Amino acid sequence: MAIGVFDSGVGGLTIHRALVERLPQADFVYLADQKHAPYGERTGEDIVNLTRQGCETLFDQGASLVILACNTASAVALRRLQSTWLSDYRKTAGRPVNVLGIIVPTIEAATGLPWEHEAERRGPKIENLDILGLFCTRATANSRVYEIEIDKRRQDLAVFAEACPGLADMIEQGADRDALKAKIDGHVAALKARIGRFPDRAILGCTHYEIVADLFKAALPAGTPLIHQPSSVAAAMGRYVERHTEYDVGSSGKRVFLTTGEPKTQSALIETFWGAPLTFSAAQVVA
Ligand code: DGN
Repeated sequence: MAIGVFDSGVGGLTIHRALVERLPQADFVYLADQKHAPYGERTGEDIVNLTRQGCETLFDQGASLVILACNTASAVALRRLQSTWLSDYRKTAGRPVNVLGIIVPTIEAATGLPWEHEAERRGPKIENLDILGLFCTRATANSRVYEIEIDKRRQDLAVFAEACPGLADMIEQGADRDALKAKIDGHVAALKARIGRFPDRAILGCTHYEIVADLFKAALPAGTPLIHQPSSVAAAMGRYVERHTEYDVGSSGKRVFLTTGEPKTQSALIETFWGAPLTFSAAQVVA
C-alpha cells in the first residue's frame, strides 16, 4: 500500500519531494497526467473527470490515500469527488481510501501565523484589512475556493487572487529567467494596481510557482511573507498520516513515478522540480 500523489504534470513534484522528506518510510506512487496538462485553462467538468481517473489509477496502483498535489484539481475537483464518486468508490474498495487536497493546509499555514495588523481595530475599509495575495491558475482563481475557505476562518482578511495564465506552461517549457521575471513582475504590478497597495503576504497557489519563488519574492516588497506550499502541505499531511493509521501507506520507502505522457522527454524538467534525475514509467490506465 502507498500514498498516491497526483498532478497534471511535474509541478506536484515540489510537494512530493517535501512529502517524501516528511514521511521517508512510506511508499509513494506519483502520477503526472501530462497527456492532459495543463489543467489551469480546462473546464471544470474536464478537471473533475481527469482527476477522478487519476485517483482511480492511483488506487489501482495500491494507494490508500491520494493527495491532489495540484491547486487546480484541489480547487475544482476535490469537493465534487468527495461528495459523489468517492463515497461510492469506498463501498467497493474493500479497504479505507481517501483523497486529500492541498488548499486547506496552505490556508492554515497562511492564516495561522500572526498578522502584522493583528491588534488593530478593523473597519470595513480595505486599508484597514490585512490583504492576502494569491497567485494561481485561472481555474483556481475562478473557483474562489481560497476566498471561501479563508472566510470560514478569518473574516478580517481580504483575499485578492491574481490569475497568471500561461505561467505554469512557461515554467514547464523552460522559459528563460528574464521572460519569467517580466511575467511575474507584471502580475505583481497588476495585483498592486487592483488593490491600491502591495499584499501583506502572499500564497504561491500553483505548485509550479515554487520553482520561481525567488522571482515572486523579488517582485514583492522586501520581507513580505510568502507561503510555501510544499513545507506547509508536508507538515499537515505528515500529521494526518500519523493520526489516521487506518490508511496503510506502506513502510518500505518505495517510490514509483508514472506519467500519462511521454516518459522519456521530461528529464531536465523533472530534475528542476525534483532536484535529482528521475525515471518515469508510462501509466496504462488514464485515457
Ligand atoms: N500546478 C498546477 C496547480 O497547482 O494548479 C497547475 C498546472 C497546470 O495545469 N497549469
